[in-house]
Amino acid sequence: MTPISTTSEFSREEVGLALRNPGMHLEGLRYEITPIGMHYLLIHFDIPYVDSASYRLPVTGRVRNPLNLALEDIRSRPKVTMPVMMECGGNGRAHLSPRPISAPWHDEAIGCAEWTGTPLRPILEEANLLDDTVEVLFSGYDRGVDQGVEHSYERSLKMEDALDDEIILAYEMNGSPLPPQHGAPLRLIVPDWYGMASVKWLKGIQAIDKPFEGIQQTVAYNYRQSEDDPGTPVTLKHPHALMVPPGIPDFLSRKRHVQAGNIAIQGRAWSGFGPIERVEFSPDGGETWHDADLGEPPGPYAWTSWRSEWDARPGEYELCVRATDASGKTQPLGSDESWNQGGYGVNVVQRVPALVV
Ligand SMILES: Nc1nc2c(c(=O)[nH]1)N[C@H]1C(S)=C(S)[C@@H](COP(=O)(O)O)O[C@H]1N2
Ligand SMILES: [Mo]
Repeated sequence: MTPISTTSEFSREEVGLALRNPGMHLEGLRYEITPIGMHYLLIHFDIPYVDSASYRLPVTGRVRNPLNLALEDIRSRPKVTMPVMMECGGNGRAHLSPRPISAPWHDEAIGCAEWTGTPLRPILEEANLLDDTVEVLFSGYDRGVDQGVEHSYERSLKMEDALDDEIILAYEMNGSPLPPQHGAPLRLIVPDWYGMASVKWLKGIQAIDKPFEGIQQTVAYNYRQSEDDPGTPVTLKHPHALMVPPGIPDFLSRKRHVQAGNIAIQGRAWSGFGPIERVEFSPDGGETWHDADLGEPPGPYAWTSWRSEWDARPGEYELCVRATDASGKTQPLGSDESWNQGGYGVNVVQRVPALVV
């Protein structure tokens, strides 16, 4: 089970995980489409080496018509390009106290790339799933050991979820072939869900007649309050807004130094539960809130830009932002109500200390 740290210091292992799994620089929120090298990465094990020339994707299991697709077969199928905001299920974990030991994300496990690929549903229809199929299992080429168990990175979707029209098998990111670290040559993209569902380095797709019980499905990525709580699965992204930290940073603390005057605060917001309806900015740690102006998202699964004016007078401030989505869900002010054993789905409001001079 997830080990928990009761000290505020990060262990050598957590720092190692953070170096292998970089986040997006928050100033990158200025870009509607995140440049490839700025998009966060989450790689549980090693990046597998997969040769795209000899690559085949088997679609097997409870199907009448097994498939074995070359990359060219997949590329010649109907093509879709869409911006998808992606966020790691563990984003915000380091705000929790005590802290689950895993990738120690604060706010930066985010990015919104433009993914090109082919819809999954017609491929499953062509494979012709048998009536006893309950889930579709997606396996990656990467293998490792977690919680003492050796396994491949694998995740399933319930059949009805796997048939959602927006799910694609992606072979391009921002118009270039997928880079190795983002899942080359082929990955799944499940819009609206936290990132763990979007299996990289796809080795195979299998229709199965029993719920998948692999470790990344039943042990990791569940909201549980204690070790013996079976929990509920992590699925859709919670509403979340972030700002581009204004002014200039102090090198070590990252505290912002801002020139007094009327300044624009901007950022992006998203939710897997529906469109963003409201974003509010607070200059005073959440005492007072001001409605921000919202932009048009570049697609239904992308993020929404927002902007607020702030008349910054000299002094010490704590800048906050919070989003509310069309389902009425919003963000908590403190991290206590987000606490769960694995540190998933934490969407506590961002707090940016600033000194106005
Ligand atoms: N095969 C495989 N797929 C994977 C992972 C992985 O480690 N192996 N990590 C998952 C998690 S937890 C996240 S958040 C996203 C990250 O995608 P990115 O690195 O392209 O941003 O990929 C998901 N797909
Ligand atoms: Mo993740």
